[in-house]
Amino acid sequence: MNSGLRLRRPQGYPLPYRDNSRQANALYDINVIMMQFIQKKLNSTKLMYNNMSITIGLAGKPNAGKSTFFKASTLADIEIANYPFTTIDANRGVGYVSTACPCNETETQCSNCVDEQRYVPIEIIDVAGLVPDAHKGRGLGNKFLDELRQASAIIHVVDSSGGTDQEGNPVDVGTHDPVEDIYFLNKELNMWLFGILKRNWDRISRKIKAENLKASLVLSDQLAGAGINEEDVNETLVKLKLNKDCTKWEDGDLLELCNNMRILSKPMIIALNKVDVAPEQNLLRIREMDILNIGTSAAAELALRSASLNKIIDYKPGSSNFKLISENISTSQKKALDSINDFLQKYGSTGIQETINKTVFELLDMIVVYPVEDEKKWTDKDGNMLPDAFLMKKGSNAHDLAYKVHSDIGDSFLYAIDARTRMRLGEKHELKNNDVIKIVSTAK
Ligand SMILES: Nc1nc2c(ncn2[C@@H]2O[C@H](COP(=O)(O)OP(=O)(O)OP(=O)(O)O)[C@@H](O)[C@H]2O)c(=O)[nH]1
Ligand SMILES: [Mg+2]
Repeated sequence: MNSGLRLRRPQGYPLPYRDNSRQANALYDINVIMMQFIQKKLNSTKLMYNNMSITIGLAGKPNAGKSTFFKASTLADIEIANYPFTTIDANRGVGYVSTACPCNETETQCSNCVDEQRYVPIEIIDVAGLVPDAHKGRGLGNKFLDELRQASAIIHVVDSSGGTDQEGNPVDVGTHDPVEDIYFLNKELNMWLFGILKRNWDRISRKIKAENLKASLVLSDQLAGAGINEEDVNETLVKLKLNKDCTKWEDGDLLELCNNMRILSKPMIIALNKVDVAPEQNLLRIREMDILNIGTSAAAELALRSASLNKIIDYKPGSSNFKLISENISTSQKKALDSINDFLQKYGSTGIQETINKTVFELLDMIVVYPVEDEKKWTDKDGNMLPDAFLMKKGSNAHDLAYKVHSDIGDSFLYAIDARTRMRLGEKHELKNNDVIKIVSTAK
């Protein structure tokens, strides 16, 4: 295995490895060590993988299980504890979305998937917990908000068991209402945006009016640091139909503007975490609300991935079961695994992989596309089958893919070929999920 190549372009989730041969185990160990090495690099440097185009933020109040979710999905070595503000500086790491690998349709299994599942890297950020009035500086204040700037979507980790109060202090299970937590994150995010906008609003609004400027342009300029673009602002202004004279906008208008822009720019899914200990009543109430949510047990996922890493079980993230592969386990480990097994029987999965997949494929509307150089064998020039898997926005076309592969290839694009049908595709041809595509260009 070429570790240099892997570092630049990690593909195929390393866990778990079904094959118990010594060679497979060695490969597995190297993969794990490399993922941890990558993780350490990511903690201190900016993201370096050009095909990792998505960042997802884990947010929520302290002690909800954000770091446990993060650790389970990235295998990063970070602190988890049953008290508020365990995390102070954001953790950044590589997680994966999973999808059926197209090699399933062929006689050959490619070396970039595990059990015919392809794991495509994304960046995950685990931010510090936030408490009510964080936008005014309470708790760790605006720190978490600044860290959420780059996030394309937010997984709001909620303690659905009601076993922690507003500020994340442990209380008896069922005594805190998790519905309150759902609303408060939205409010904090709105107030954060409002604060940025309000800071110079008098001056900005007078300038827009006096110089007849395009409001969406000026507002997006002001909010660029919060990750809000002109398209989001424009869509919101069209929807809200505010007074044409923006100097007349009141605080309520600005707040409404912020709420709508947040919904567009930071789509959110709720991870109903600690579902393993949550009263049924809590789950039913939240499920009645009109919000995308999934029950999760980050603790169970972390236990399963750790047991898999230690070769105690064979477990595929997202799966509804696992297989014991070691006889060398203690009674307490056996007991813990039995109770996780009961949990999986009841809920179908730990919900962690499903949450990440839903965030990317449903909330962010992404598809996975596989560029190849040989449309017959689905390989690159070195014979690697399906070497790359790119996440792209639904609606992207063949030319967009060419640019994603390399700007030179985009500039010198001629046409593309659908590797399944061998049909020629023009630059405007819209790509579908799971497409295997060859790009033909004049680039050397
Ligand atoms: N029962 C149960 N406990 C969980 C679950 N996920 C996390 N926990 C526990 O909840 C506590 C807090 O977990 P963390 O992951 O540190 O929480 P956090 O949201 O990162 O907290 P801060 O960093 O303080 O904001 C720990 O004791 C975890 O073991 C779960 O799914 N079920
Ligand atoms: Mg934490």
